Amino acid sequence: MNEHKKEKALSKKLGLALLLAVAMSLSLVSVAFANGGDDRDGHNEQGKHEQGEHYKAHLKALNRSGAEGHAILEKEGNKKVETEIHTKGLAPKLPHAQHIHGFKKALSECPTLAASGRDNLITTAEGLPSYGPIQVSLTIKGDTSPKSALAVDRFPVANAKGTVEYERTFSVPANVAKNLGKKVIVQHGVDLNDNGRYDFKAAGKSELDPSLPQEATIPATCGVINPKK
Ligand SMILES: [Cu+2]
Repeated sequence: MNEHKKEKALSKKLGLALLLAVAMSLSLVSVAFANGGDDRDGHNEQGKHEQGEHYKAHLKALNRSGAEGHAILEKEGNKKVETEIHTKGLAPKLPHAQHIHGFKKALSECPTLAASGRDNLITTAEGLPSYGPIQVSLTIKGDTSPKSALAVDRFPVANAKGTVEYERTFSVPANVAKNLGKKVIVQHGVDLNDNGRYDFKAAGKSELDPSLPQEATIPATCGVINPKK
């Protein structure tokens, strides 16, 4: 396979692994997505900013990613959320899946090292008991439902300096809108050995899919969403 095909195959596998993660988490917590919707054309309701409820999240590094950032969310009406994310220190030129994770009722948290077992690496699965299943896929275009957890070609790619700047307004399920302050934001993908790609050398295989590097799926940042003071 040439490099491009490998990348494509990896993308597919990453998608599959994320899908598996969703399936696993769904088996933990049943979530109704009936109200899920997406704002494909990205229309932004200007002029309503004054009335919106504001939230923020401080994104802290997980898995020695060295990444750090913040998110600002503004609820517009009952369903729309304007989301801004600014993160530095992510693996450059690699895609970073990012989601709003949460439980239907319980408060979500970011996992601590205790979740990692013996290896000091917190895998996506090991983090699920802390942050819950994927509720919103923070894609750059198209669908934003948990179905797009696998849409690796629609997640932001960090620039050469490892920065991700993200901004999008979309509709979220009613539960997410109502309980936004109980959710967390997670960004995925850590190049543990800094060799410029997601591969098997540093951390071996993903437990979600043994043909996929752990580097591609592990959480890189996590931040609890709180009302902005
Ligand atoms: Cu996630």
